[in-house]
Amino acid sequence: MQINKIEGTFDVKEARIGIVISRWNSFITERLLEGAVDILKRHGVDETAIDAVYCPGSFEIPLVTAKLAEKGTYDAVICLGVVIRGATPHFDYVAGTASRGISDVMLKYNIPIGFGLLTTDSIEQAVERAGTKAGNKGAEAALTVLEMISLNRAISS
Ligand code: DLZ
Repeated sequence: MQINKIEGTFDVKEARIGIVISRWNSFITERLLEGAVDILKRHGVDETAIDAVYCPGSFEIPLVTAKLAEKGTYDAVICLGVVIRGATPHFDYVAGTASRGISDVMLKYNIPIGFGLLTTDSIEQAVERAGTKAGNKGAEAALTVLEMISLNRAISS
């Protein structure tokens, strides 16, 4: 085929990454953080180029993400939070506001954002997605931003 194929790789190295992490359900969000940082480091991102900013809960993630994005100094932001339906009477508001807010920031500031917000029915399901049998969604979010940084650079070059 003669088409020009443009795609990202995971070979990014020089990148400044902001991570927004919710303290709510911190025993799980800290595992997501470990997964994200592990992936970034193993792909050559320097630890000193990673800032982790803590916020109270997932509801606050979009505001903090916007603050980081508007600085213009980060190549990407990774959002980490856990909203558990069974333990959260207003689950739909917290999860919906956080999800919509994160995607609004991504489009407003034109910056890749890794969506590491777990929305689960139970604590068990959240644990499964934070480094046990269903992988680590923080690590997956980190891989996604690496690919998106690379893709952005490829499109811009
Ligand atoms: C209040 C609340 C509840 C009940 N559940 C969760 C949750 O499962 N996950 C989460 O990240 N945050 C939760 N919060 C806190 C809200 O996100 C927010 O921090 C507070 O409502 C204060 O604005």
